[in-house]
Amino acid sequence: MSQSSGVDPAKLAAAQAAVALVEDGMKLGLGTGSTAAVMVRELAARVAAEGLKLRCAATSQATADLATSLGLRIESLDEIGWLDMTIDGADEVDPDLHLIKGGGAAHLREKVVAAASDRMVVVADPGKVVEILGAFPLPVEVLAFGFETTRKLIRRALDELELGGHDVMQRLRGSDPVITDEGNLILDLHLGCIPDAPALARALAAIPGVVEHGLFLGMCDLAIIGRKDGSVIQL
Ligand code: ABF
Repeated sequence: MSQSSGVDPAKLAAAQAAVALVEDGMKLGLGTGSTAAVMVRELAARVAAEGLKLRCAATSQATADLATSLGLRIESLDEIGWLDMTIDGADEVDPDLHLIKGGGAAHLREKVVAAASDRMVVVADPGKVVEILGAFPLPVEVLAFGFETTRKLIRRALDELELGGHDVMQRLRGSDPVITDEGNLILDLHLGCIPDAPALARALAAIPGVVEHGLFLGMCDLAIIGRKDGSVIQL
């Protein structure tokens, strides 16, 4: 394991524990975000130290660029076909291992990669563990075409689920709209609490301009929660 100075010890602990699960010859999905980036660095260090042969698919251009710069072999998901394991971050993890993801505006590709994996492992710090999803604004990737119409349809769906009256905000970077790797836009749903995540997921998926939402339900097999003392708990 590398001695990573200046890295959040909780993220490092989770990342190192996940990287320890990697076996020679594995086909891996590499997640996006700051915790996933720590994991990619730890993975690259282990590959260099042990000469592991891996095939990796990235969940974002940012992760692909980082992994390549560290000497990891990145291929497209279709070149690899199916993955043994995906290691990714999350914005929230509930007791059923349901997730909110998308804080990094990458949840569309992250969900495709996770769905093409035998196992999804989440790495996170303790702040991501919640009793009920929703305090983190739910990201929704939306087509630019008919964007405001889609926003209206989302608000209507929220009203019907008695989740209405909350902000549905376009994600900006400064004054510019955030544009995803797929060229779409992001709306963040400031719901506070999501009592029935499956119902919300179904309602959002039914709206034509919604490309993908950040509810990952029943997809995570293991959550590794790092702690600042360097220990981890597994959920
Ligand atoms: C990505 O990383 C996103 O889906 C998720 O929202 C984010 C978590 O970022 P971080 O690890 O920086 O908190 O997987």
